[in-house]
Amino acid sequence: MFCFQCEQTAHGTGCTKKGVCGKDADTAAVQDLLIYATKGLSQVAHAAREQGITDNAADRFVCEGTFSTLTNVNFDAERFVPLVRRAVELRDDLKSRLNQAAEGDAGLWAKIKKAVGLAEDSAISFPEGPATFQPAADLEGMIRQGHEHGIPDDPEANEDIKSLKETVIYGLKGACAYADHAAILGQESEVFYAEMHRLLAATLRQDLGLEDWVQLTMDCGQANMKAMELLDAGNTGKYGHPTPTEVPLGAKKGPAICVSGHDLHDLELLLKQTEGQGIQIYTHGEMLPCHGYPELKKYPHFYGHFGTAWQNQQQEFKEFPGPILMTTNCIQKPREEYADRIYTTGLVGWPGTTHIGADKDFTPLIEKALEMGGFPEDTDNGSVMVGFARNAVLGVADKVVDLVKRGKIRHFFLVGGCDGAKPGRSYYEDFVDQVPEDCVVLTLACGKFRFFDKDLGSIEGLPRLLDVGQCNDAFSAIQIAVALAQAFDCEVNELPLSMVLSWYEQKAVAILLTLLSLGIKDIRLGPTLPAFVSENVLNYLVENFDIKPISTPEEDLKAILG
Ligand code: SF4
Ligand code: SF3
Repeated sequence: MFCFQCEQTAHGTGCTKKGVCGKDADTAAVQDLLIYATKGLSQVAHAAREQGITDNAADRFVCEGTFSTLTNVNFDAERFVPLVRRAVELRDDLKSRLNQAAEGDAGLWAKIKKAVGLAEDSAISFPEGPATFQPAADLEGMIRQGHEHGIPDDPEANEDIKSLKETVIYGLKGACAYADHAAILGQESEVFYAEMHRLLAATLRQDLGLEDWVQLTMDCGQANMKAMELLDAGNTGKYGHPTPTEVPLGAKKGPAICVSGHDLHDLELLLKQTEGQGIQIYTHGEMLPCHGYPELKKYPHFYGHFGTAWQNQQQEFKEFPGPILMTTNCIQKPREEYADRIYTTGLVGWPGTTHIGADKDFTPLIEKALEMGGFPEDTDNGSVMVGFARNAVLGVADKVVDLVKRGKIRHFFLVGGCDGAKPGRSYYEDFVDQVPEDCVVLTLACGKFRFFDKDLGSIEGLPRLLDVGQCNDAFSAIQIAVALAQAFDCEVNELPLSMVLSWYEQKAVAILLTLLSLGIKDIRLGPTLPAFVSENVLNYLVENFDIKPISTPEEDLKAILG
């Protein structure tokens, strides 16, 4: 196996025997095969789209398939077998529709061949490779095929093009994850799907130069912007705009269920199914901001928050006296102490773990919660505030602008992104500790758990620590920056705002590409830089976007605040 898609990749270069995340070589191989098959599907879907032939099932599938291969989503090799088959089935269905449309029409065939990268006079209709490959009959065969179709290790290939190609693939994984979340809430876009297929199909092309790949990388950022906009519309359309909300960190006596991941729809279904049963629902990790949504917090048994970020789950989950539901990333290998009470749903998987299927019948969790009895008594562990998404922050925009103009607020810091296990990540906590008292910290995603329960006080009633939401809410943070720039009549880059970001998985790659595609400069990124970014690509980013690795909180604060 070879995988270097996330920040914790072995030795900062690549996992080769087993993933640091726990992904074994067999699962890595079938994931690679799924990406290979999905590229073939997108190659055909892109050609079909140019002829006006679309297939919503194929669009949705590409989102789900790529999301399944995101870091810490699905470690169960068996689950990838039907996915590979489905990719090929959808591909062949689109092919036969194209065949029908182009029957006897040489002109149309010429266009189709061009779209899939063939010469007009080619004797074949679709190129060899993922557009024509046939999957093996079983998992073992697919693992063998997967080993042949991982990240191409071609010493002749241009390092920088290889780097940008992988960047596009990882950015697309993140964008597809957001598009999948959005589609679950009824928000889809032809514009996004067309870009998704075009970009994925482009990763098979050999005729593109460095400049083309730089452009495709920016296009990927823009596609992700669209996906995040759809998701924002889905979340706020269905559950209302988050409002500032106090969330208890303690416990309420009685049966309890803990929900982790990012999926609001799963949480809503669980809240409905547990109504009136005496069970309290707790969030974990990235589900914390759900407490701010009016249509979720209306449930009286949606109680509080348990634990911190994903990398602490093996310690934390064993202390939780009830079942745990993983709705999306990040799952870690369940420890023996809680392996019989962790459940997966949606695209998440761990071998041997009970999976709640598409019917979303959470009865096994409810029965488990009642059987276990939950917390023996009420405990008070303080609280945190959530719900400072774009609507809440922009609702007090006049006040914010006034505070800046009067010199009460000197600077805003967006300290956000993923958390992870590396010791270097303590930078983010230290940074927030050292932010001067006349500065405000906006945060989002699971990196906030390094400092989410700190009392930073307020500036004339405006809290100094504002939780914008999940990584899924990066659109909201961008909208806040854009609106502030309008209020100050300047560019976003001219605002007294600095972004100090942490990355781990591919949603963060997608968000970073979006920020770059919007022309945002001077981002500080850590704790380490992506292994898949070549030296020349990094130099390009530094020269054109002033992107820099984090150094120490002291030095970075000094550089930013002058
Ligand atoms: Fe390694 Fe990350 Fe890939 Fe897991 S996802 S195998 S940790 S690079
Ligand atoms: Fe975290 Fe996995 Fe990225 Fe949603 S939960 S931000 S790492």
